[in-house]
Amino acid sequence: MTPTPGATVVRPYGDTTGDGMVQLSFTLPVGLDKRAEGAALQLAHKMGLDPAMVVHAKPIGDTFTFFVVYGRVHHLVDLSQVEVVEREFPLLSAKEVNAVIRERLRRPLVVLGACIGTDAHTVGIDAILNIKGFAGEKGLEYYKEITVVNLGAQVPVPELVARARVENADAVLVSQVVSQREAHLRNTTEMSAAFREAYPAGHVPLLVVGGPRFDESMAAELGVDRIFGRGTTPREVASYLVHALAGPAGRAGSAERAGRAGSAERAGRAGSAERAGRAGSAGSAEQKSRRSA
Ligand code: B12
Repeated sequence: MTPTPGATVVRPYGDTTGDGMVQLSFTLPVGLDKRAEGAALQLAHKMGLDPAMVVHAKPIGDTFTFFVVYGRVHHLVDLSQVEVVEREFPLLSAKEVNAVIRERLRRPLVVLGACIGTDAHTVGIDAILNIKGFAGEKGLEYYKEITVVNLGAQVPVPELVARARVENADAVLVSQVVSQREAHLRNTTEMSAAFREAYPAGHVPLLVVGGPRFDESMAAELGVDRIFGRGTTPREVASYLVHALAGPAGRAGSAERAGRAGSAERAGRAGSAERAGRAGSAGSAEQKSRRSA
């Protein structure tokens, strides 16, 4: 079977197109033996794999086994029913980002970044912020008009909020990688609540979270402005920041964002005279990196 061009209903592909073959991995709390393999197959069958075969079984100590199962599903995927968060802003070059900030904000845009709670996975936030960047793109420290303050790992929420005030942060970028017991969701909710409590309504910095296990459609539920998932690049984040903070009033104040405290007002406030004077005070010298774009 060959794929039909423009088809909206598709099936997984293993050996031949549309054969429905998938691969699934999981761990069972059972030591590796015949019964454990049978248990893995029972689970696969209950999940709709028919036929199914165990293609890999590796003991993890005496009482756990890791399995890879290969089998056929009979489910169809209707592409016309797929819902995703589409990028709602144009992708800009570093030069364009700098130009928008210069023209509209007329001062550097201040970004505060951290991993909060007990999370020590800094590689993700560093990929976005550090000058060395990610996927061939330079991080936000490279942008001449962006001042980056990166607090690193395991930052308690009260410390993050306090620092955001000191730095007069326009945007707070938080990374959450560990998702065990939904830590990433709880920590994000706690963080956004703390900002709402600490700042007057309409003056909360732009709150952005990222990490590989987030569902990008949960921003409103978690009380943040935007979520970025796996594979995010620094340029996407920089483009979003100028879109949200320095974009044309029509965009920054769009109806979709009007329900959340701050977005529209923040856009206005960011360019206000009150903040225009304090460009130089944000962040200590060693935490800032300035590069020409
Ligand atoms: C490196 C690593 C570590 C290093 C971290 C070093 C460091 N300084 O970061 C060390 C060894 C310290 C570590 C420790 C632990 N780790 Co670890 N670790 C990893 C590993 C192998 C890679 C993570 C990584 O660097 N990815 C690369 C970056 C670039 O990707 P990323 O984080 O997804 O970031 C991208 C996007 O998500 C997004 N993004 C991320 N954050 C943000 C933030 C913003 C604002 C934006 C816009 C975008 C954004 O942009 C980035 C670029 O695209 C993963 C497994 C894996 N292969 O993913 C496990 C993994 C994350 N670790 C795991 C675990 C369990 C742990 C430990 C609890 C282990 C233990 N029992 O001690 C500890 C926890 C330590 C702690 N207190 O947090 C689990 C998490 C499971 C879960 N779902 O919760 C994983 C998935 C491994 C696994 N399969 O079990 N780990």
